[in-house]
Amino acid sequence: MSELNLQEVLDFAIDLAKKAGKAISDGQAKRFTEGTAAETKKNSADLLTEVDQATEKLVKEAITAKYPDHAFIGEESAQGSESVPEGGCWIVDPIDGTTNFVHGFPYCCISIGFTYKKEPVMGVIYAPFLDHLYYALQGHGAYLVTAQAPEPRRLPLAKPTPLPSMRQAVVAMEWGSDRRSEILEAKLQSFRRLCGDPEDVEGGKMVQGIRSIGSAALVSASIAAGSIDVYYEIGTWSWDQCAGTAILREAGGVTVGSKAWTSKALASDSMFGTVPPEVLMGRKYLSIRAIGDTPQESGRAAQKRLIKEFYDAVVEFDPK
Ligand code: 2AM
Ligand code: CA
Repeated sequence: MSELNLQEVLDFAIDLAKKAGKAISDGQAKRFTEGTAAETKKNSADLLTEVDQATEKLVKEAITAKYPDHAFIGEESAQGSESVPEGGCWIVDPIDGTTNFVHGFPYCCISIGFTYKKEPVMGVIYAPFLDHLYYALQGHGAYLVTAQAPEPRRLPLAKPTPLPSMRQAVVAMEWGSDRRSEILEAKLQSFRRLCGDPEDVEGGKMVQGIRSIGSAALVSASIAAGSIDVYYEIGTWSWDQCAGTAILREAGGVTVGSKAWTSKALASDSMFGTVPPEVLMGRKYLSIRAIGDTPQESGRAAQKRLIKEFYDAVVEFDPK
């Protein structure tokens, strides 16, 4: 595997993401014409379509033909107990944001991540209805290509600004598909503390806004772009996060895992290394955008401060 050409891996993944994007938009046009209803997985809020399955098949077959000795983890074929191998491993969500796809809300995408030596080193995210392509290769930066701006633009799109406190932050959080009361109570408490006016809500952080756009990958891409400040998620899987993590890290962002993992990482600064398998596969994620240095504080120190502040405010739970 020492001869693995990562630039070739990236070029192949970009080409594949565009082909998958065409399959996704053709699939939606057909479903809309025929008035097809979505099937459900674990409950009525967890959707699956034949387009998810056909797109994963297309992507998996292309990868297996090109890189027969690489591993493949895809949402539709995964058993949930996968681990990240040492060699090349493709971690793919054929449609991230399936609910949006079914409803015609354009925030859905194909997410193609790649790990090597157990680290996310490449990511490609393509949103076919927006025609937004995000990609990154470890050590070579993260980029955005759109129909309006076809020349690759380096991410973040603007020079990172300081982030003095959670009060200046726009936070992405989702309701998820697990709607049991225990989960909802934890989420409601987190939303309350993040939104709340501290004059009236104990521990209120009064963030500038909370957004739920329904695609983990596109939120991570927005963290990379600098247009969302913080992304907190429990319950998503490696295929929802792998590509996005690779992209946002190349744009100066940082992703940490559970509260327990993070408290150790904050003490040792290891959160600024690559995302380890226990975070990638751990189903608990907190990502923060690149933050500009100030005379008083480096951007990294600010990221650490905000991670602490955020984790003090939210209630953690274990996903099913
Ligand atoms: P999907 O569209 O591939 O299912 C919306 O909440 C985001 O979270 C989407 O990216 C969705 O991916 C993802 N997601 C997948 N499984 C989830 C789970 N069990 N709980 C919460 N979010 C999940
Ligand atoms: Ca999916």
